[in-house]
Amino acid sequence: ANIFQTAWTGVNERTFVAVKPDGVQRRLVGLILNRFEQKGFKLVGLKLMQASEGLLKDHYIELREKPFYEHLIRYMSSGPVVAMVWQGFNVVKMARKMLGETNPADSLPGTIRGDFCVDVSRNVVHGSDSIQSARREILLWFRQDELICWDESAEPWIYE
Ligand code: IDP
Repeated sequence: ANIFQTAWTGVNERTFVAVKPDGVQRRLVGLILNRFEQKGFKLVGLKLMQASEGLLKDHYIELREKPFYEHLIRYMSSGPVVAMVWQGFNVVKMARKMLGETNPADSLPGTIRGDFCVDVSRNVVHGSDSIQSARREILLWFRQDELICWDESAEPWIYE
């Protein structure tokens, strides 16, 4: 099956999550992967990459008028990021909840940003904010053959 044949709804909903350069530098990759694994989401794409300025400008196109935009592009290209795609029921909304608020100062303990960072411009992780952005971002960051459809042995224990 390929991503164009798969409906991105129900248990096949997908979201794009990325550990930002500060998260990679601070050795938080394993912890962040672990939270999504423990929750019961399925990993379908994963890579370490140095994002190009072009890719990041596309990714953050909606923020191009913001005063922090140039700063954001520089931050995001300051080192490698870990790009990932997670799949599961309600994963877009749930990933945002697990991340916490954009500003770590507003993020509750127990969320990734609430637990691991303090500064909005060093907020460790990205997650798509809607199903449409998830689709756009996954297509932007991953080639079709980099997304793996696999049978998860634990699935009957995660979904009734
Ligand atoms: P999100 O990442 O929670 O979806 P957005 O508003 O889309 O939040 O902003 C994208 C990223 O831009 C944030 O995660 C953060 O890294 C950065 N950012 C947002 N607001 C500010 C700000 O006021 N100052 C500096 N950086 C910001």
